[in-house]
Amino acid sequence: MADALFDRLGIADHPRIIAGYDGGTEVRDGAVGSVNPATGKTIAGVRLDTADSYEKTIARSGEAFIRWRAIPAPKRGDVVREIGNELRAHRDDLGRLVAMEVGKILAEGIGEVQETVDIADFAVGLSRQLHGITMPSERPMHAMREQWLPLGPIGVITAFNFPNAVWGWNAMLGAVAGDAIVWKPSLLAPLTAIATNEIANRVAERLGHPGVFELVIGTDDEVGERMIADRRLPLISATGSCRMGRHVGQAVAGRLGRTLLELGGNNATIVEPDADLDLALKGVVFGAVGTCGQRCTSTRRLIIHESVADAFCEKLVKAYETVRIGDPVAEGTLVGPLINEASAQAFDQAVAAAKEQGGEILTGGGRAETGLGGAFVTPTVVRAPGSNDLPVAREETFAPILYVFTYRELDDAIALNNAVDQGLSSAIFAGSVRSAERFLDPSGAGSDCGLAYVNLGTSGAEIGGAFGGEKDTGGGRESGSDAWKAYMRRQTCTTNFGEKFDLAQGIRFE
Ligand code: UN1
Repeated sequence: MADALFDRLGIADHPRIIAGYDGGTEVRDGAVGSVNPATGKTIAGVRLDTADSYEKTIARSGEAFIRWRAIPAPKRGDVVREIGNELRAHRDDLGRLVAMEVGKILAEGIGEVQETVDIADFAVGLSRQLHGITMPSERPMHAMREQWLPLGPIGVITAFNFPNAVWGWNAMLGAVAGDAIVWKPSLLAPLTAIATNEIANRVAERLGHPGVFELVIGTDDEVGERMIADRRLPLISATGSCRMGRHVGQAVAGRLGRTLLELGGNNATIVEPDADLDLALKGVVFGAVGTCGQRCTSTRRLIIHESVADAFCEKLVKAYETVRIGDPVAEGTLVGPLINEASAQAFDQAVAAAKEQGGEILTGGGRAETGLGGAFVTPTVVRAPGSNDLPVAREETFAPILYVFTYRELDDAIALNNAVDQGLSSAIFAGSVRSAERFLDPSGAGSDCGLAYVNLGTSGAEIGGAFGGEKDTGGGRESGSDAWKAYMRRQTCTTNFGEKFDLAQGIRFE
């Protein structure tokens, strides 16, 4: 099946791919296996970059940047439009590859590629709207304006869980901004990266722009460290764990480069007593169970009013028990495997810690038997003790575990929402405008997260808004709104079109 898929995606004879490879995900002789997490079987091998090939790629990207930035932005938009169309044509195949390689269900794999198509469309429009502003000068016959210029070749480091869309957010905006893109994908999802980059590159090359989309695949030591230290990459956009982001942030800051960090989340949903509880149930289940709890936006904590907690938990458990766990590409499956055994062990440990800390397992808590060979777990709900003291819930475990807390006053619920190190996504289900608006309080006293939803779950952002979070989530913003500014440099331009030499601030120097 993989052969036909590779064929349709145009990567059947790709020089990086080793068909019939028998190794696993450990690096061996300069190659790594891409393993299907549902079956534990290797799909294909992938050749890794070396110091030497890394050097060549960065040099190529630097040259491509010089040519690319000279192309007017709307013409760059034309290229991105074609890339978006090509991705659209391959959406279902690429979505299937995502599902095969990282174990998300087919609908979510396809949805992820749709997200890239959407951001490509957005970027095309943006290519005519990279607006600067003008401002009045304090001096006569002077003009001031701001303009946005291409930044350079930029480094994009992505995680396994969104192996296509997170590149899309960065690459489509970066490309219309005039940057060349150097992508380092997760070693757990190299095939999706090869296929995605190949599609972009094929189009760009056909239209006369080779080198705008480059790929470097390798270990953190061999490739990652080189990238973050590389002064030729003025921006490193990185998605992954808080630990990784702290390291990347420090390394890039050490050379006074820029970072755009999209790191861990520990996202909560508050449920008010007057909420539409059916709606809340849907939002919580999709948020907590979708993508097997492996989104940075996954719902990890439910903060529910004590008056509705018991009844809601009962419904939640019922819903969890009907969720079909199994082959991610089979019709009707809602939960696939975790990415690997290490991830399942982190799940086991979190469940054990939760029990030890007085949490009550309402459902799940163990491995799921599917007979498929991958690391499948049962989506889990843990009710915190009445004191709400459950330290394990402060950590982000990339697995489907939902911790349930109760509250009496909304202020306490908001305080609980904010009482974690991460600040990515947050949600409230509420019937009253008062509660909803307190959650969004423009004074800053509400949710402290980068994303705040009302009557929606914590995951599933549209591309039109800026995406990212505060605190240990890293502060970066990607995707929509004005996130494009991260990929450009700002220049403040002042022109004297008169004949006098006037100094600002009224300074006389004669
Ligand atoms: C991620 O998990 O890194 O909002 C990104 C969402 C998706 C993106 C998630 N649109 O859940």
